Amino acid sequence: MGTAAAAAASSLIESTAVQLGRIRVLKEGIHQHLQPSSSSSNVGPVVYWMFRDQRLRDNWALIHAVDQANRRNVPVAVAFNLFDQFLGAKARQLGFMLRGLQQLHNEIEQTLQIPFFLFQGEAVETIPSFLEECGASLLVTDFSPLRQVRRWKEEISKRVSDSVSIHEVDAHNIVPLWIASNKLEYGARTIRRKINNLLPDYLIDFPPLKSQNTNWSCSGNSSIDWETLIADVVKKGDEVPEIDWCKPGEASALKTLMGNEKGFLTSRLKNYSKDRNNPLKPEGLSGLSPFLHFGQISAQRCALEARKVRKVNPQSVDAFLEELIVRRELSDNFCYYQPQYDSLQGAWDWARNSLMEHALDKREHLYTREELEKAQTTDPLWNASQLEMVHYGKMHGFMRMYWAKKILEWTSSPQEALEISIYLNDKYHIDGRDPNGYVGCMWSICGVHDQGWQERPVFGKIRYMNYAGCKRKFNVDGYIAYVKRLVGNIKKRKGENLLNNKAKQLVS
Ligand code: FAD
Ligand code: FO1
Repeated sequence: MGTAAAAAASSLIESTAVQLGRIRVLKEGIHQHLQPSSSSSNVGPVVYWMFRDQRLRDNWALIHAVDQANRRNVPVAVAFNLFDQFLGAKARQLGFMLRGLQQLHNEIEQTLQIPFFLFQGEAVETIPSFLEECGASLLVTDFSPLRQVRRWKEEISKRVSDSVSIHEVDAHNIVPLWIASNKLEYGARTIRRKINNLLPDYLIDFPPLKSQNTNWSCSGNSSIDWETLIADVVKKGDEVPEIDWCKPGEASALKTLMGNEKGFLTSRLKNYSKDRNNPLKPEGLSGLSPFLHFGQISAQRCALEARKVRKVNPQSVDAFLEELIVRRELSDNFCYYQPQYDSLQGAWDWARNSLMEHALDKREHLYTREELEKAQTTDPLWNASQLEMVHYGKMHGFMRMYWAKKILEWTSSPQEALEISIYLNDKYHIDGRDPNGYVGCMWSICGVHDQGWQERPVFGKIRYMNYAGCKRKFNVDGYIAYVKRLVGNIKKRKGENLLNNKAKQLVS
């Protein structure tokens, strides 16, 4: 649905809780022309299909769902669909996500008496059948630009009955994607002005989440055996084990942002502008990407809190907001308006042509995906970054660029380099399967949102990075030694856990 049509359609929505620009009407149900607080009894409940924004606090989609339910005098419920297979996710990502949802389930039912239903299988089946079962009148969804999600919503819109309305709420971006821009932006330079002009309207505080007026009386059993579910999922995906340095959930996310001891804004802000490009200092980064990816914290909350402490360290806050708002929302813009967001076809012509001109240039080394996955290259720096990702689950932002660019240098084509970098990034990164990841790989390998540089073999005009360049920027040997220690400690802890579990089994 185009922006104008969506905006016109959303004029049918009465909402004082959520800015209308944040809502798009994907489907108008026959009850859509509802007067507020209509008492007509045949209006069904509201269901929020939670997908990307997996949090109770600061969640515009949840605020809208509760607001609409109260206007209709009907109950509201949250539904989450756990896919059997989601873009190659393993124990590391699914464990993190499910443990966060377990906390959310307890809290949303205890504090707001809003039932939380978890379905397993294909959302295009489970969500329509739940709506049918409870006679829902409105489905609220949050927003993701990824093609699978958009396809699922189109299919769900076809399957639900005419009486059901569907509202999509961009709860992930501070400036809703379709408000910031209605086209593919060339780079940070072009979208930054548009976003900054709209921040006064959209970077606002959240209204308090009202509790719902009507209790859920429809069917559905919202009790979930989380322990068994998580144990099964973690076992099935144990090829990529969970991480233990980053606790999942909203409380942990808020602590990472502004907790007393090691909070980013409370005690690590000064390092941000100083150490951002120093892979030896991971504490120089906010560490928020796992929580932002799974929606366990709102980027808007991070920005509101960062602005409050700007005078403490304006450089760091401005650098952080540039990444958090401009770079992050630019990634959603790319994935939404560029259907080929993860392939060479999605690159700009200048980049694709330049890469193709050099496609047959001799590669000094050629590695298979397996050799790269096992960090078996002749470059100890690259191997260290690969091992940091495989074992720790999060590579330093600076190293991610070097890591992806060497894959371009060491594979037989840019398309193969893209496929391998996206595969490895999504398999091992806790923040993978994210628009930021597709754009990160496309920026590194095909110059998306970058400019052309001095032409050279293999890279053509794509920005080049090499070992010598890293040596000039930071202590390369120090980083290699740091990763060696890090991986050693992780393996040691894993060994100890294995022994403890064995001992427990013996005594039980
Ligand atoms: P901070 O520097 O503290 O950033 C704070 C937040 O700003 C991040 O969480 C992220 O939401 C946003 N941000 C920071 N840098 C970027 C960027 N370059 N583009 C878009 N948003 C950004 N980010 C992911 O979230 N998931 C990925 O899978 C991912 N894959 C990447 C792959 C490559 C090859 C490259 C070059 C970058 C990738 N990034 C990815 C972007 C960036 O490296 C990470 O967001 C960042 O390192 C996350 O750590 P942090 O939150 O501690 O970073
Ligand atoms: N969202 C869901 O609604 N159901 C899932 O089963 C699911 C699995 C999943 C696994 C890994 C991962 O990184 C994200 C996952 N998400 C899931 C969340 C959602 O897909 C992401 O927020 C989007 O990929 C980002 O747009």
